[in-house]
Amino acid sequence: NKPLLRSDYRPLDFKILTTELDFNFDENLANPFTVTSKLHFQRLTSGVTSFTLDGQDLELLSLKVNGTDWQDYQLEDLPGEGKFQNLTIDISKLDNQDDFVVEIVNTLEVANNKLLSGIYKAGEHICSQCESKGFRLITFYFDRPDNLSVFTVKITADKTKYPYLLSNGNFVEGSELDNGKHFAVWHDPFPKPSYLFALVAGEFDVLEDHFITKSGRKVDLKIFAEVGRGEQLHFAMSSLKRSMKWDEDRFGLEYDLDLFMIVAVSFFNMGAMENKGLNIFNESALIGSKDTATDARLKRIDKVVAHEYFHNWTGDRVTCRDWFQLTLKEGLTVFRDQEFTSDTFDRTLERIESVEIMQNYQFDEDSGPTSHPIRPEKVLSQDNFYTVTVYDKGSEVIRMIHTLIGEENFQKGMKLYFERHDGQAVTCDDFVAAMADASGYNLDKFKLWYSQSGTPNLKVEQQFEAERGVLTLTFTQVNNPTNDQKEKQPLVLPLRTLFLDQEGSPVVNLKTTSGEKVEELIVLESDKLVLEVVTAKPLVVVTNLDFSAPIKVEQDRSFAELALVASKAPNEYARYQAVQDLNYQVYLKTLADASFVESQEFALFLDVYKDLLDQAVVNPAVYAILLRFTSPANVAARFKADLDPLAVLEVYKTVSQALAKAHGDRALALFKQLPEVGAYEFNVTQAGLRDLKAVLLTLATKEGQHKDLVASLYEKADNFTDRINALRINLANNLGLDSLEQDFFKRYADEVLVLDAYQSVRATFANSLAEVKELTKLHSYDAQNPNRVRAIMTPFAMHNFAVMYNKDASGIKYVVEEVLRTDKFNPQLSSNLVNLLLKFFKLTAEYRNLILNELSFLQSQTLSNNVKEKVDSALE
Ligand code: B3K
Ligand code: ZN
Repeated sequence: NKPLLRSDYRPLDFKILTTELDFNFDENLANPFTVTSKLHFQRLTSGVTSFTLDGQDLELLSLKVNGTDWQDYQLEDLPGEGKFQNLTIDISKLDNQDDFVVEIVNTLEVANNKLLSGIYKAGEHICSQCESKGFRLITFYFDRPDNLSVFTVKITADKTKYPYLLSNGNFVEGSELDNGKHFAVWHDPFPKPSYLFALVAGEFDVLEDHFITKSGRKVDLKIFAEVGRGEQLHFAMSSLKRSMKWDEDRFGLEYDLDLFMIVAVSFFNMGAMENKGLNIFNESALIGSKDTATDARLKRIDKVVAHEYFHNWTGDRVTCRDWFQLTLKEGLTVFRDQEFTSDTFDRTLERIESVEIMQNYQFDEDSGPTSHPIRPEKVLSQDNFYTVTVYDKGSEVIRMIHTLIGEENFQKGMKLYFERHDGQAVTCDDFVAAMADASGYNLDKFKLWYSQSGTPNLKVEQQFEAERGVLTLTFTQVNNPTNDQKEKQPLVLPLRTLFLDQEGSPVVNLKTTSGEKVEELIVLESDKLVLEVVTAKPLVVVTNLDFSAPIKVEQDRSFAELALVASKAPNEYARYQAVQDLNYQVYLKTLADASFVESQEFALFLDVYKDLLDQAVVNPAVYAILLRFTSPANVAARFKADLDPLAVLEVYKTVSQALAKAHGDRALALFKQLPEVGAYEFNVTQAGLRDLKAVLLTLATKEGQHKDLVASLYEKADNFTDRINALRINLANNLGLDSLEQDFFKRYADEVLVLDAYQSVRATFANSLAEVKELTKLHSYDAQNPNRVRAIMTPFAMHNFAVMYNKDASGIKYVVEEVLRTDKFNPQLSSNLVNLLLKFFKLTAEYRNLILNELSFLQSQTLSNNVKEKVDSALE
């Protein structure tokens, strides 16, 4: 149970050139799941005469080397959680030690595998999940990403129960056998690490299509889902085809096999998995139509399909040398999916959504107990490092490189990266080297972003001297110590900056006192930068525009100046940023003094909302976001300390009421004037309008009036988004429209994913813990299924402050109970749930102590490594 260090990496002494797997599934046999694995080894370090393969929960039935039974091996159970095994094979008696074949027969645990890792049953389907260390649950292997091998896979199983037998690459052959069985053989010509292996068996609905690549090759596309859900795959298919085209157009990357398959499964720990040629998805990230998924979920499906497809090059063709390099593929692929979404829908909207993930989740992670650099130094459970830091901050780091060197150089860098490393397992340093070499831009200093954790604080000070006609701007960065790292250094910060005059119009072509042009991109390379700008009048400075660096900006500016930028800036992102700052100020000021809502400044704030309402039709999708007063959960993310969740909730209620009182009528008028949305289509304009309508109706019905509009939103809906929005408004504003829910249940009784969405709304607005627990009695609930559990627990703990932070600690204790319950069978799930408790460090002493007590209790229990690692860092 010792953590691994990044510096522990040692190259392999042997490699497995080819891997032949022969699976035999027969539930009537004493050993229902067995595999024969034939591994062709090549020695890389001469003189080494033994090697160790990883295993877990396996039973070894036989071992041969070059066709002969082999006795020179040791099978050892490792101490600690689970049954980790080391199989050490000694080849010193072998004649040719440089080149030999090992044949292993073993059984594997499938039917009772609740880890959702290795090969397991998802309902009636058999499927696999190997990243990061799941392959060792299948057979003994070098279960690490730097062993690239060519796989051939044969699967034999019952033909009626498992009509489809799938694996990576191309279908080679298959046919029927005696006693109702059949088999299929698959071959993947591209060498790959074990984590990209996949296997699926079962009965499915299939949606088929094809794509012609830019060089004219035809690729067959097949998407599989549970029988009865095939109709809900059309959206995912369109996403896939658009992704394939986009990757050719923007990155010049073409798909490389003749077949691409995606399978949806009902039990899955995360969103999806990029196995070569056979992606496996959580059904929640794949299945959905206008009638069963919200616009937001369809957008997520679009993004995840694209993300997994893009991994084919950034992940599969070039993979990671070791798991510490995870951001090499994840940060880069998130960057690529964000660019895809920006090019497909709306760039500002996508930017705002990505920034919200950073500000609402990543910043907390980076200042809390589990803070780590995007390339971690120390890991106990690799599962715990699939984080917003590795993924989303990782993408921000790639984005900064893109900002510094520009699109053209970035594409040259990508080209060089593939020229150098196609078919290899490489490091983050290799990626940065390709970018630096291709662009000629020195990224040596920049690389600190890979090893330093924590969010830099940028202080922006400005001083205007009218008589000199000079505005002095001082940028200072402060990097505070984090839980994992005490010493910090200044980072390279690319700061996109905008200057406005006092009316909010842009001021361009500014010069410094030494006559240089003031660049739109200011790069801060040390802890301080002073800029003297020539100007006759004071200027409004908006910096870190588009979140050009993933940092916190502290800029002392007046309420009036923020209001000016929020209503007048000629840039939607700048407005968004100002609205967020303004909302935060309103929280702070109302917390400090409840009569703030009667002040002149608050009136100014109400005016901003009026302006936003008046402009909302220009870009409904973006204005719907601007018009939402920051939720308690999101404002909590901005607090460093002394956060009192219930006090914050009170402010939220007070201000929302005040907004409704001031602007309810205006919202109603706008609601009525909005253009007809028309028959459902999935596009930004329509989705934006639907979202804006919901925001306006929430404002207009806050006091219980105009209920009929909510009812008619539901009744006239030709889509799921409007329906669930109506249910949400009904609950949020206590409108008592019970008949809507009755209809909803009749309509959707069999749609588990729809019911998950409903459970989430209920968990958010439940008035007591009993009401939350009651949700587990719904017919669709399954206490072992991660989607069902998370649909309740995440919104409850993150958004229902009143129940979660009840002073009797009952809410917190419920999360702890669920952690312990799920940790017995699925540590990845329980470890997810622990995150819901990790914000204690910023809460008031009372809550902090409540949670720390509960974490100490957890620590006294038998825990998985996944949970233990987090609890230990919290209590350190
Ligand atoms: N690479 C997978 C994540 C695997 C998580 C393993 N616990 C999905 C993705 O990032 O595309
Ligand atoms: Zn990924």
